[in-house]
Amino acid sequence: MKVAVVGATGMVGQVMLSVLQERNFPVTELIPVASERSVGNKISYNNKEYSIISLQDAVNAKPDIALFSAGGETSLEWAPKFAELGTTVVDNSSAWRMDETKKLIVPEINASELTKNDKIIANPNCSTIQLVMALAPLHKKYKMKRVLVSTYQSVSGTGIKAVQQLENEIAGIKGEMAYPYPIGKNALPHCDVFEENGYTKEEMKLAREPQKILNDKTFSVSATAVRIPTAGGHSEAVNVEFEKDFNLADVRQILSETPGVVVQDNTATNIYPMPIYAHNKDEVFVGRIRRDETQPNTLNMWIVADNLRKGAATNTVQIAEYLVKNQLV
Ligand code: A2P
Ligand code: 11C
Repeated sequence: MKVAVVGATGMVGQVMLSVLQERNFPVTELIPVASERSVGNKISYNNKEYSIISLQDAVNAKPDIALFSAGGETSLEWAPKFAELGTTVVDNSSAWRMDETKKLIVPEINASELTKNDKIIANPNCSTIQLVMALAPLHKKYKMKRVLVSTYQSVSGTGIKAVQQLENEIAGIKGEMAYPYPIGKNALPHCDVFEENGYTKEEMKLAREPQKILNDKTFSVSATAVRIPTAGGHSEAVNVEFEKDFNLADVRQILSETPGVVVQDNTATNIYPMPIYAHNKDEVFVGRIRRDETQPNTLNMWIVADNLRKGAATNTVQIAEYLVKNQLV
């Protein structure tokens, strides 16, 4: 496969390159792409050096697959140009996620929707992916009515400037601010920009994307998204009300049998998921599984995943793997 990585110098793009190598994705030709600022710079892939090229040169090279993580505007403008010439784009930005003509895919849940005609495929938001990975198998059995989620999100989700801000604050260095306030020793109830309804964009992604992925509008998700001074992954406190009652042992069993999900749940030995251990892992970790004792058929749990891996790069590469395996490219 001729594979372009658009945004190859970025935080997610770099992880995409690592994941492609680790998983031995069948790359016959790698095409690293970034902004004009980076054209000509070298990156290394599988011990070989590659020169970064421009978007237009990459379109002309007609890759089989282009993995995009270069921001929504770049995707809106350039994904169709690749698609028109036959390249299948898997896009990690928010540009196409809610477009009715595009599919929003978490491979373990809905990759079977994909066909050869899908030339631009959307990768969900990081906080959505880890949420639906745990919810999907439970929804199948108990049918969700309402989900309440509070997130504890890593600064790496904002980008390199935010990681730098946190590092500077820890080192006591004054530097550029990615957030309107300090992030060290703080919690900002503010991920992405505010919308007119008083929610942030991140919160609205959590409300809308799960319905599309699960192809079901009969349940609702209400979210509060919070940025905290961690770097390795996003955490989520999740309360789910189901239509049917459940048995806690069955819930644990279902989650532990779900591909891509790992249950870490033993309060007697202080076992629960944490971002420092989820960092650099591809799985979604679930713990603190317990009944909400205040109302019927309701479950509480804690979900953690590396937002740059399963939340972004790994999920994108898994979509590409599905396309290759099923001869859809
Ligand atoms: P560059 O390094 O040349 O700026 P991050 O998400 O970490 O901010 O990274 C964004 C990625 O998207 C980088 O690889 C960046 O390249 C790339 N990028 C940003 N703007 C453009 C653009 N207009 N065209 C192509 N690539 C872009
Ligand atoms: C965050 N979820 O942690 C964001 C980062 O829609 O792809 C990814 C933004 C997106 O702030």
